[in-house]
Amino acid sequence: MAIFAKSSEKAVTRAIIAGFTKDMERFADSEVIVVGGGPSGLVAARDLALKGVKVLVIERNNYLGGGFWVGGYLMNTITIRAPAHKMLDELDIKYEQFEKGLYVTPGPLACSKLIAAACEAGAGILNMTAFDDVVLREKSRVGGVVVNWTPVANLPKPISCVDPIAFESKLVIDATGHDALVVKKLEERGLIKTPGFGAMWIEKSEDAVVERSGLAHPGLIVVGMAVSTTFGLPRMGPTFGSMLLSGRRGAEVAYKLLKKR
Ligand code: 48H
Repeated sequence: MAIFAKSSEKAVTRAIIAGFTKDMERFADSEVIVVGGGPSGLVAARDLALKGVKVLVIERNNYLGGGFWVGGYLMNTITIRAPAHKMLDELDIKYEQFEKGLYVTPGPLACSKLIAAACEAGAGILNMTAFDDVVLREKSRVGGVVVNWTPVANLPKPISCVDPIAFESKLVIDATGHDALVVKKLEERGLIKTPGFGAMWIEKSEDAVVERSGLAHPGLIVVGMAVSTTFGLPRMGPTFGSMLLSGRRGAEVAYKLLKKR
């Protein structure tokens, strides 16, 4: 007596292709595309999806979460400063108080719950997909992203010419972390100038990142560590409250802009 239901190789293959095609079809024109599935990008995507916005996360790795899996120095403990611990409550992530206003939680727990929350909210996920370029419209407004399979960048030279595809969107959010890769594409074209992130200063940096999260260029919102790179703000090291609140701020700005259109 077999344990599993009867199926076949062709049915399994068709099921996978059908799921992928359905997603690609749905998200070929998204309202918002979030590039980078780290903590800031996932919060932004979750918040927007909860408001009914069609939002797609593009992630070059096969896993989401970015730097949120581990705290500093490859140790699992994540630190969060008040008031961002309220977001842990919202996501039902258990944490402890280390000292007044400073909270700790295991990275694997926090990260997996945030990923699940973004998926459950309805955000589309396209992983193993690397951001390659922007779509530019009138007056250099960002109108989407050009992407390719992540492994394409590592193909041997003789087969390096594999054209990418594009996804249109009303807004793009750069959540690519320290590299700020979407912003850097605009810099390559002389449309923006980025000073790069500054030296560490936890006390100043977290407020500054949240305050500057938002529109960096027409059609482009920046969140998370990419905000520090874009505006030359100090880095905050292995503490993540501002990444969560920055994602939230970015989603609020995006939602307001979508409503105005
Ligand atoms: C698709 C891409 C591409 C690409 C990158 O680094 P992240 O965790 O980013 P944030 O900003 O949400 O969080 C930063 C935090 O993790 C951190 O490092 C802190 C707080 N550091 C402080 C300090 O002082 O150093 O996630 C970015 C995500 C990752 O998943 C990347 O794989 C992804 O973006 N990504 N996805 N196409 N070209 N580039």
